Amino acid sequence: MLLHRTSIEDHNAALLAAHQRRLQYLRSEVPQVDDVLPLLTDLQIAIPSWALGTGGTRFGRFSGGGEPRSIAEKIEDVGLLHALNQSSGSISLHIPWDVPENHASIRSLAAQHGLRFDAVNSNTFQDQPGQQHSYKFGSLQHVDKAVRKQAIEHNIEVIRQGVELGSKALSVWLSDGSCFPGQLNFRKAFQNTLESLQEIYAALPADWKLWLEYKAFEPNFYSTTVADWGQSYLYVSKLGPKAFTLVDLGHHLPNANIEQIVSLLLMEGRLGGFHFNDSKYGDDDLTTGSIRPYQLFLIFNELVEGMDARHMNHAQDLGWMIDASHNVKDPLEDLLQSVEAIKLAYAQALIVDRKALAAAQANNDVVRAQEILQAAFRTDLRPLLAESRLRAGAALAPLQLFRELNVRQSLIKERGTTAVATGL
Ligand code: PSV
Ligand code: MN
Repeated sequence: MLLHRTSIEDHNAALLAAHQRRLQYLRSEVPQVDDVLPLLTDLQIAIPSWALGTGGTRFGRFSGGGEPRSIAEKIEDVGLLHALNQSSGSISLHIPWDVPENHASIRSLAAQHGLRFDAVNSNTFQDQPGQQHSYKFGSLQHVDKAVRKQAIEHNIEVIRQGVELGSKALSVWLSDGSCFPGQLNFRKAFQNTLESLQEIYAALPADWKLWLEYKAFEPNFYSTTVADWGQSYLYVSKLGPKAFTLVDLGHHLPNANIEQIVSLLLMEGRLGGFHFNDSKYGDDDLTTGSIRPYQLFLIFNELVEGMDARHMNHAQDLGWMIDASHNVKDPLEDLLQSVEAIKLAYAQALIVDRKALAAAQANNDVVRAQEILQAAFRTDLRPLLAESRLRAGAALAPLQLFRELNVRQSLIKERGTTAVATGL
């Protein structure tokens, strides 16, 4: 489904007066508004190809219908999101869930929607039909060299696919680990994984990055071979300068201080990027900012401070991606909400009074430091986000327009109720 320009223009015209009133008030309260606007516009959040259909749990799946039936339809869906918010300008493919048959036509379809291809994700956590060796007991860590070789070759094939699409990063998440004590020799598993990653790393084109994602548990419940940021850091620092740690917000043990992890990885030049989502219990994959928006803000606070300290380009130098999916929302509405939450946290971090915060820290003025952070967090910057969308040609209220246009009903009409998108 294509969104007509006039739909956005009519929608914006109807909301313009109220928007301008709110923005004017914000300008009177927040002097940095005009400095922040271009940064906000630049930040694009990649959409994962596997989150465009309804998610599920092992207890069931309740599709809302109209799910994309092919990569082309997935690109169309991301194009729709991008037309609505001008903030979702790329798509991240998971292979083999999404293998393009004709790269040139897929690339040109993406370009028509103003999209590029973000990191490509490999998958050695599931067995595929016709696959020679099973990943039941791991992939890159496996005790059998033949299994490791198969997994290495898959990753190299994913790089090849990514090159055809114009991607610049390979994202590796391994479910490798063990379910019971004694099942694995930890050191051997680490060494095997490292050697396998070294072979994959050697196949990276010069201008590519490798992002190594960690996760505390699931599907293995006793040990995971890349279980936390320290382990990921160990691998990537042994691999070389093109390897980085990827932080998925849902992959920590309860109450981990993610903002501190982010700060230190940035300091060491090893933070690759993010998989955004939110959670209350484990890897819940909920809408970003739906449970712990303050934590999200604190993460962005460290990001802005740390990236500025290293003179990094906020929009370009890290990978920004959503990794979420669940049962009960329209996936496209959910993604619109996540993108909004991410950009809101970013905007809040941008208006933190850094000089005052540094002074409070230098004076051990704990109360003042808290006041400074919370002043930024509690400022309603939604009009700023709306203004950045307006200037970029997007909708003032993307979610509202999505509903007004009955997008889901149109997609159901076009695609039916039974198609199941590949992914989680
Ligand atoms: C694993 O839980 C993960 O976060 C990895 O990023 C996977 O690639 C993705 O979810 C989809 O399974
Ligand atoms: Mn992830």
